[in-house]
Amino acid sequence: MAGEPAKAASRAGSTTGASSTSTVEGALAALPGPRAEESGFELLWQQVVAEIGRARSIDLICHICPDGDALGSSLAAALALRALGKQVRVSFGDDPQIVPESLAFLPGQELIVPASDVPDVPELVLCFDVAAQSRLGLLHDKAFAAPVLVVFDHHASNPGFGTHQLIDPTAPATAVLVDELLRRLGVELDQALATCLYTGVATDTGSFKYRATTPATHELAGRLLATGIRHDLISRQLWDTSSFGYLKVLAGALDRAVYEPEAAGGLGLVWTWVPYQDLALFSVTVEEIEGLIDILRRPAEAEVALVLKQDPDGTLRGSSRSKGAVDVAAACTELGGGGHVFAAGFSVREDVAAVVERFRGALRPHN
Ligand SMILES: [Mn+2]
Repeated sequence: MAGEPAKAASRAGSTTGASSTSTVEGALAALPGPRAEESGFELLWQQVVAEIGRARSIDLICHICPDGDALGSSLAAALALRALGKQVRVSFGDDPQIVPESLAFLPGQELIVPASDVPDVPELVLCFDVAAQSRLGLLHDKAFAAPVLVVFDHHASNPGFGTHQLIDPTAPATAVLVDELLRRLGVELDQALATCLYTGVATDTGSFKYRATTPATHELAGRLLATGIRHDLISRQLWDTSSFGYLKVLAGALDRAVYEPEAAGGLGLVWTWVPYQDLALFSVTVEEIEGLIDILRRPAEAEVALVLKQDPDGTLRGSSRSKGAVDVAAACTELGGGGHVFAAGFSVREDVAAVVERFRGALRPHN
C-alpha cells in the first residue's frame, strides 16, 4: 500500500474536478474566517449531499473482510441511493470477496460487484467504516482516482484520508452516520434499510453492550424496530449460529491460551492463536472465528486479550481488546494496524512469538 496520495494532493484534485459544476465549493471558499468545528461538520454534510445529488454513478466501498457495520452501512446507503435513481455499486477490495455466512441475510447483496468491476476512475466514491487507507485493499488506487472520495467512519484512529471526511469518533457505528445520511437525503426507513442499519449498530455495540452505546443509539434501534424487522432472527444469525467445526477450532484455541499476569504493567494479558491448519481441518473460515476475542477477554485476571489468526500465507491477523485501563489502539498502531482505544487490530507477517513480544512491549496505560 505504498504511494498513497498526500491529502493535499487529493484535495486539490477534488477542487479541480468539481470547479466547473460545484456551487458548494465556491460557497465554502467565499466563507469568511475560521469556522467553528460543528458548523464545519454541518457544511461538510451539505457538501456531501450536494456531491451525491450531482452524481449519476456512485461506488460504495467498505473495508476488506467486511463485518456487520461495514456491509450493513454500505448496503443501506446503496439501497437508499438506488431508490433515488442513482446507479450504484457496492464493493470491497478482497479477491475473492467473501461475505461472511453470518451476514448472508443482509438485503441488497445483488448490488455487490467484484473490485475489478469498479471503474478505474469512479465518478463518486463513498467509503464506509474504512479506518485506514490500507483497509481499501485492492480498491485503494481506484478510490483515490475518484475526484470525490467521501469517508464515513467512526474510528478515532482514522487518519482522515479522501476529499470529504464525515468521521465521528463518538458514533458507536458507521451505521449511525448512514442513518443521518438517509435523513438528509429524505429517504424513509423501510425493513431492508432497517435490517442493514440494525446489523451495523448491533454488531459494533456488541448488541448494545459496549460503552459507546448511548440513549441516541437506543432511540435509533427503536426507530429501526418500528419498521417491523425481526431483530431476534438477526441476533441469532449474528451471534448464536456456528458450524460444529467452529466448536473444534474454539476448543483448540482455548487449549492454547496463555495467561501472562505480569504483562500490561501487571494488569495481565491473555492471548492465543489459531493456526491455519485448524481452520482447514474443520472447514472454518477466518471470518467465522471473528468472535473468538470475545471469549478470550472474559478472564477477570487479565486486562488485555489478544487473538492471532493465521492466514494461508502465514500472515497473522491480530484482534485485541482492553477493559479500559490500556490503550490497545496505540499498541496495534505500532504493529501497523489501528482501531479504537479498547478494540483494535493489526496484520503482520511474522512468527507468533515475535508478534506477541512486540504487542506486549507496546502496551501502555490509557489515560
Ligand atoms: Mn464500525
